[in-house]
Amino acid sequence: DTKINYSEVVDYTIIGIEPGAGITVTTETAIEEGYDNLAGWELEQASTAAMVTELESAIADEEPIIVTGWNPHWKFAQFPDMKYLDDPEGIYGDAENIQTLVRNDFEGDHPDAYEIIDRFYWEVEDMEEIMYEANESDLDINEVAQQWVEENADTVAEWTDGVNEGDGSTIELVSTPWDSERASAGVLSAALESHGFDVEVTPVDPSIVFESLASGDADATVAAWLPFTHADFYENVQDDVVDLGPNLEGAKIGLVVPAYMDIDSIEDLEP
Ligand code: PBE
Repeated sequence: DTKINYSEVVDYTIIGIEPGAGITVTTETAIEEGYDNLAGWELEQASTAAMVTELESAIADEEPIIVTGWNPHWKFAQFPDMKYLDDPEGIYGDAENIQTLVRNDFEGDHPDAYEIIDRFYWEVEDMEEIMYEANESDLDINEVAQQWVEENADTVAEWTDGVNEGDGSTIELVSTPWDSERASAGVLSAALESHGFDVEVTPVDPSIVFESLASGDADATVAAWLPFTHADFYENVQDDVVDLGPNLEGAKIGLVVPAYMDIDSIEDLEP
C-alpha cells in the first residue's frame, strides 16, 4: 500500500525538550528498554520553546513530526488536532498526578504553612486558564497567578480557612521552570502570602527539586509529576521526603503527533 513511512520522513528522530526534564528520561527509557522498534532512534534535546517552534512549523507545512508532549500545556490545549500515540508498554503511564512533597521536618517546623500546602488542590482547567491567559496577555505568569488568587477567593479559602496567620517566616518552595509549574508555584505563593507568610520560589531541574527536599535545603514543592514522569528522581529520595499526594489529577505525558498523521501507536514506528 501507499502508507507513508513516517519513521523515515522524521529521520528516526523524536523532538524532545530540556535534557533535565522527566519526560526526557522517560523517553530515553522508551527508546532503550521499552520498545525494540525504537532501536536506533534519536531524542533531540534542546528546550520546550525549540520544540514548540519545530511543531508549529511542521503543522504549518502539514509535515510529520513526533514530539514529547504533556498536559496541562497551553499549546496542546490550544491545538485540538494533536494526539498521543498509544503506549502499549505503559512507559508513559496512563493518567499522571502532580503531587506535593515536603521535607521531613517541615510539618513540625511550620505547622500552619504545612496545613495550607497540604490542602492545596486544584483542577486542570484552573492551571490551563492561567497558562492560557499569560500567553494571550503581556502579563507574567506570576501576575496572572496573583490575579487568579484574588478572583478565586472561595477556592483559596478551602486551603486557608481556620489556619493561623503566618508570622512572617519564609517558606522556601522549590519548583521547575515549565509554565504549568510557574502557574502552580505562583498560585500557592500568592495564597500563602495572602495569609501572612513570606515565600521564596526557586525554579530548578526536577532532579534538584527532589534532592533539595531530601537534604532539607527547600521546604516544599507542588511540582512532582508522579507516578511516571519523575519516578527515577523520586525513588532516589523516597525515604527522605514526605509525599502529601496529588494537588492536581489528570495530567499526562507521552509521544504526541499532529492528528493528520495516520499513525496511532508507538508500536507503529519502525526501527
Ligand atoms: N514536564 C512539565 C516536566 C514536568 C512538567 C512534563 C515537561 C518534566 O519533567 O518532564
